Amino acid sequence: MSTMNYQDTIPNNVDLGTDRALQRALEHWQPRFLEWWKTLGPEGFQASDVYLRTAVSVDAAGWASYGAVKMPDYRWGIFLADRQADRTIGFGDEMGKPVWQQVPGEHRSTLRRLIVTQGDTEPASVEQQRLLGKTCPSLYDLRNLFQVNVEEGRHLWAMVYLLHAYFGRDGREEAEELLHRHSGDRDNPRILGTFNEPIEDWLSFFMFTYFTDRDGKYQLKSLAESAFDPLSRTCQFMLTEEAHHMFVGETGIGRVIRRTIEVMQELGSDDPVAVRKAGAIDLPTLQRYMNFWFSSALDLFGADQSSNAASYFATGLKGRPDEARYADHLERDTTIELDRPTAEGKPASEAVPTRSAMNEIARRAYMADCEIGLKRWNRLLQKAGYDFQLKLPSARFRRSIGSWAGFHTTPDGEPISADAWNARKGEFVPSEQDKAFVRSLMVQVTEPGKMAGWIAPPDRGINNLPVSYEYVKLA
Ligand code: BYC
Ligand code: FE
Ligand code: FE
Repeated sequence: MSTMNYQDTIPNNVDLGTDRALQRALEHWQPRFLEWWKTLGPEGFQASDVYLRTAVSVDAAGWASYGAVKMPDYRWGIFLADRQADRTIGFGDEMGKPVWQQVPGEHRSTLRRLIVTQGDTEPASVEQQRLLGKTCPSLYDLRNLFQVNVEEGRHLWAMVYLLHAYFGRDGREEAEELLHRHSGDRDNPRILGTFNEPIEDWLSFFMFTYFTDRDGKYQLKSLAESAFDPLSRTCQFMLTEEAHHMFVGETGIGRVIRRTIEVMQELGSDDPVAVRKAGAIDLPTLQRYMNFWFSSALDLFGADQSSNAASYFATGLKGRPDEARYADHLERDTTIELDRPTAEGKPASEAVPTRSAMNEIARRAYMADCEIGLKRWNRLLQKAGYDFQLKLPSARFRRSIGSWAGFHTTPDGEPISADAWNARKGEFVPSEQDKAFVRSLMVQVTEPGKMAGWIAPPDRGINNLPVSYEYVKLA
């Protein structure tokens, strides 16, 4: 197994020291990254000691060490899963041939674009979350926010390494651009829609880590199947880190619900107005936040029918998440049923070539995965004796990408007119009033072990430490 070298200026397990030109190029990029981190990373906590995990091995068992770190001193590095001897291409027209250790000329620009798109989301999320520390509900949550942030920073490193190592000068230029586009910037925004949405409160943060980081999981799973072996190995290790991000989302939303249940029981009422007055987040508001972030995440999978996706699959650039689970890895003349819109915006099933529907196949796997958390949350409500059940909106709801873009529907997917949408929007997605209410709950709590009033404490602390541990020592 490869060892991680923490002696070098840039920690790595790719023998960076043996490639002087590459090492120099990355050492040139490193101060720019740090400059970006200090200006657009978490605001106000750069001098604080944070109890962070750092990767020390790519072995899934015991891969991380924990300790107090000031974020700018975090050892961002380049870590790839170990090379698997004799790995062959697992799908598409090149199936069975050896995987590529270099980028084939004919796929160069397409691969670069996929890597840039992936890379762009990582710093974008850090930018979106940069002000959240000011309103953290506890030190435990503050630490989790920063853990997610430093790891998204490392994911940026992962993609920048590929750009520098395999794409020469245009790769280096793209690596620069990754620090120049900014989330929400009118002139130079991030590439994908969701990553330009502001994350202004912790409910949005938990929704984002549950729904948006989970898109990351599925995209990384698809790229981990790639015939371009360095990309595959990079994504494999990113997935190890990613699990924690979704844990933060799932337990965060679960704790909000637990607190809301407590308040509803104290009140003897589930009246949203009363729940709000008592300082908790009412369930309909939670549902609207979910409607917003889930529908936004669905767009991240691309168009339901896509010739790009078909050619990524045919050429071996990008597979299906967990490709090994499918029986047919060629899908040469097969078809799959998709819901396409009739003129009235109703779904009509249509058979399309499977290869053209790869984005939709990934999206379906993602949606099934999203349901798991909902089942858990709904069980909490049921056990407490409430009828209210959270529900994922229809895949046709509020879409901007693919064949459902431009149709207005209710969260159940019933077509409605644009006028009806505008009149009823506040029932479906958070209104300005909802957002102002949620913002009003966001007060910073920094006493070890204490929680803000709108969220229950976690079941356990980090790495076997108590919940009351001082996870961030404010400077
Ligand atoms: N917003 O043929 P299509 C993560 C464009 S998250 C704006 O379907 P394709 C993370 C598209 O570019 C994972 N534009 O496109 C999470 C195309 O444009 P052109 C990120 C969009 O390329 C939390 C056109 O629409 N990783 O890691 O097959 C925190 C037609 O669409 C959008 C990746 O995304 C959109 N949502 O599929 C931190 C993996 N969707 O060519 C991190 C890499 C589509 O007509 N990316 N368009 O100009 C890809 O695999 C693909 O680019 C996509 C899109 C799946 C995103
Ligand atoms: Fe990431
Ligand atoms: Fe993530």
